[in-house]
Amino acid sequence: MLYRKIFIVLAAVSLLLTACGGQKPAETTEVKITLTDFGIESNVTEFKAGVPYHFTVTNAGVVEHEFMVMPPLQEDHMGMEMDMHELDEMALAMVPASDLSAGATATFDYTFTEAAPDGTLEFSCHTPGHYEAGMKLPIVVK
Ligand SMILES: [Cu+2]
Repeated sequence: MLYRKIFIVLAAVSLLLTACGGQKPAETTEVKITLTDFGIESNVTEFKAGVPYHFTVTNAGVVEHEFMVMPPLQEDHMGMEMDMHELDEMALAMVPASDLSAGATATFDYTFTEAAPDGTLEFSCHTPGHYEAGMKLPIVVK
């Protein structure tokens, strides 16, 4: 009889734990990004380190774009001095242009691992000429 009581209590506790655990996926924050000719819009520009984000990137323009999360380029890094390979290595996350043709939508998940103060990180498109045309959006990570 006592054994049975303990079992019921344990069952109730495990049910409670399951209920709490079940809310985990809802903590992922949706980030909606729109690429235009030539700009970047996002519903979130202030992020928190350690929080999982689900990014949905839509190319609303008529030309191909790419999407990168990386530090702002310095003046002397602009233009042809850095090739695409170097840029890719600087990126924390990216969606290649091949996945973002006009009208396309791409998704990815990313969790920032450390804080990034104002001016150290941005969303950008580095298809030649696009960055200079305004395809950058500063972000911060707290
Ligand atoms: Cu672009």
